Formats: sequence, structure tokens, C-alpha cells
Amino acid sequence: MSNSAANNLDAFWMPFTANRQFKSNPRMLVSAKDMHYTNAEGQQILDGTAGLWCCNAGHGRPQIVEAVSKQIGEMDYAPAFQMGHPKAFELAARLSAMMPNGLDHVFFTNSGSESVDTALKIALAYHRARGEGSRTRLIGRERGYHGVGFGGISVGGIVSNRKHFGTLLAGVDHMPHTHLPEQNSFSRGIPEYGTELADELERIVTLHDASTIAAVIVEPVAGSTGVILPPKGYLQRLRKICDKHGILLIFDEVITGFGRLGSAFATDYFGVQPDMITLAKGLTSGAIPMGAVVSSKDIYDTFMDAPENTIELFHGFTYSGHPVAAAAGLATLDIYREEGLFERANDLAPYWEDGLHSLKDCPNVIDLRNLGLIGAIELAPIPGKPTARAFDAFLKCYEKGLLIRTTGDIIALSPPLIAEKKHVDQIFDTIRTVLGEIA
Ligand code: PXG
Ligand code: PLP
Repeated sequence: MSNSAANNLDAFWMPFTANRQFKSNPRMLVSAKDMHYTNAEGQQILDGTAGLWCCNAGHGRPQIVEAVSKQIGEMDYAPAFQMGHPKAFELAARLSAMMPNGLDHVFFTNSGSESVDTALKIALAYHRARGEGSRTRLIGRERGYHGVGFGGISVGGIVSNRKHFGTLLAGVDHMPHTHLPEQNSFSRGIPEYGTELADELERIVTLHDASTIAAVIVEPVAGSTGVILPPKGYLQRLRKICDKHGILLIFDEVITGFGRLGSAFATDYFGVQPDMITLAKGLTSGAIPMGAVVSSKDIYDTFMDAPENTIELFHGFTYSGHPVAAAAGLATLDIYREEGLFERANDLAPYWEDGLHSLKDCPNVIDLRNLGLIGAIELAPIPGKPTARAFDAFLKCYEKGLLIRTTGDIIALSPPLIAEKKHVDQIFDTIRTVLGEIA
């Protein structure tokens, strides 16, 4: 390999990547359009994962490209504190209008991790502002993924994301995850068993007392850990327990937001309304980094109950509501609406489900899980070599022109919402072939 800067892969410390393995045999993507990437070798790669669950409108959408170019030429940046610019307000109003009644204030961030840490801080400050400053505990869930900030890994439940990083936030507890393979394997959509796992929250409340608990955060459908679905009635029960004890409920919709389940948000899909929703990814279809926390009117109004010249929340990012990101967000929401992409995802979901479950008899498949345009294929690990089988499938799929995502021995799939039946067929045909080859 040449030593020129362009070909030197050494300096970039890649995130969540086996750096040396990657750099010895790199997989470089160089362009993207609609459902496909093109790699450095000129091969077309079908995007089975919407990038990292984010490019819900597909790639290279001219409307987003134009909106971003126009904005960066008109005004590249405006200070976020004590100043404003119109597009951030417009995007907040548009988001608020998409939300159920009562979830109507939007705090902008630049990522899902920042959204999570922001929501946790708002929860603590909210209780303090109400005179219940003793409510400091945060409750997450085993196998939950809430990004990589200290707040997010503290409430998160993915062991490898936590164990290297010291003592994390104090005063955090975790509910059990809802993956019950013995009862629920090969469920289509929402699984039947496990609703009572929500009652573990009651046990935790009894242990610590409600007066010490600020908020519960969950992914309505857990994504990053390998797709774990909420059992029937589970989220409703969590809501009930939170209401009973005055605990805020936060839905982390970084993945489930913006049509992934075939509805605008998981709150719509499940008919359960949290007090805050964290967003990122699909907000700009991945084109420009941006995240958001949507909060209830009650939370916002609590902060506003102070003299008018007070800064109500001592929190914010240099790039909160960045003009270029806001322009990307507005163009993305236009595409979702004009093309009916959330309904489109809903219409395609049964075909997606059938395609996924057609893999039932493939070698080493021990579970299949799906909802909306999410699919997961759990493989039996190679004895003594966890993750190796799924990673091999990832490499073989890539060779055959399909991008999938693996976590442990689970393959996770989440195509852009513009996917057509022929793409769904290609995804499952390729995986079927690969599972045969690596058996
Ligand atoms: N919350 C949830 C529920 C997420 O899925 C984050 C927070 C953090 O977002 P940022 O933008 O800080 O990465 C996420 C991100 C995977 C994968 O392959 C999942 C995520 C990110 C990268 C890869 O499952 N989720
Ligand atoms: N570190 C330093 C030294 C800073 O000055 C700032 C912001 O002004 C930050 C971190 C935070 O950066 P951001 O607002 O982009 O999160």
C-alpha cells in the first residue's frame, strides 16, 4: 500500500470496528443512490440496513441535497444560544405536529447519544423544578442501547459497552430484557409471552421507593442488541406503573422513529404515550447529523414557571438546531409525507415478514424476529467462537452485493423505506444462499 495520506488508513481510529482486521482488508463505500451503495471496486451493494438504521428515505435524494446546498450557501451557521434562525423553529413545529397531542416541545441535539443524555438531564431537572429533587434514580433495561454517552451507557444494558468504563452514573437500576426464546421463538411480529416482565418495574420501585425514581427509559423495540420486541401489552403496563408512581417514561425512538415500524413513531404503533421521545437517525435520513428530544407540554411548562429572564435549562450544544441539519430535516420530512413512506413501510411489512420467515429451515437459524421493516435472524454460535458465524455471513453477503448488520450472532436488517419487493427478495435470497454456504 502506498504511503500517501489518501491511502493511509492508520490514522482513523474507527468506531465500533475491529480496526486492524478492517484495515488489512478494507470495505470502502464511495457513493450511494436510492437503495444502493457503490464500493471502491465499483460493485453495487444493496443497502439492507439503511446505513446504520438511518437512511430511511434512501440515498442521494435530490430534495435533501438541494436543501442542504442552498442552506449552507445562504447561512452556514448561526449561534444556538440566545439567538435563533427560522428553520430550527420550523422543524420543531413540524415535528411537534407529527407527534401525538401533548408531546409538543423539541430540544435539538446532534445524535442519539446526545438525545438520550439530554432527556435524562431534563428528567432530573424537571423533578427538581417541581420540588421533588429526591427523584434522582434512572431505570433502564438489560440489553438496552441508548448510545455511548455516560448517561446512555449507564442506563444501557449492553455489557461490553459498559464494563470498560468504570463506575458509570450512580443510582441506576435495570429491568430485565424481554427476550424469551423458549416461549417466543419464531413469533411473527409482537410476541405473546412476557407481559408480566413489566411488573419487574414494580419490584424496583418497591426496592428504592418511588420518591427516589426520576425516569424509566426503554427502546420500544430494542434494535442494537439484536432486535428484541416488547411482548403484547408490555409497554402499556410500563406506562401504567410509571403513572401510578409519578415516574417519567422515556421512549428511545432513535431507531423506531420515522416510519421504521410502519407508523410515524412507535408511540403511534403501540398506542402508548411516553413523556419524552428521543430521536436522531431518520430525522435527516442520515444525511446530516441531527437528533432531538420531544418533551411533553407538562415538562416544558414546568421549566417555564420561572421569571422570564431566566435560562430555564442549563443545557445545549454548539450545534443544537444547526441550520444545515434543520434544512436536511425539513426536506426529509417533506419526502416522508409526499411519498407516504411510513404507509409504504406498513404496506410492505407483511411481504417482509413472509420473506424473513421463509428462512426458518436454513441451517443454524434458531430464531427469526420482525416488526415493520425490521428483521432479525439469530444464528446458533459456532461452539467456542461466538460472533464468528454471523460475521462470516456479513462478509459473504457483502461479497455478493448485500449490506447486512450483525451483532453477536444475530443478523439485523432494516432497509430504507423506499425498498421494493424485488429488493426484499434479493435480501432474503442472498442470505439464504450464504447461510447454506457457511453451514
Ligand atoms: N438510542 C438508540 C435506541 C439507538 O439505536 C442511539 C441511541 C445512539 O445514537 P447515536 O446517533 O449516538 O449513534 C442509538 C444508535 C447497530 C447500531 O448496528 C445501532 C445504533 C448505532 C450504530 C449501530 O445496531 N443505534
Ligand atoms: N469542549 C470545549 C473546550 C468547548 O469549548 C465546547 C463548546 O464550546 C465543548 C467541549 C462542547 O462542544 P459542543 O457544544 O459541540 O458539544
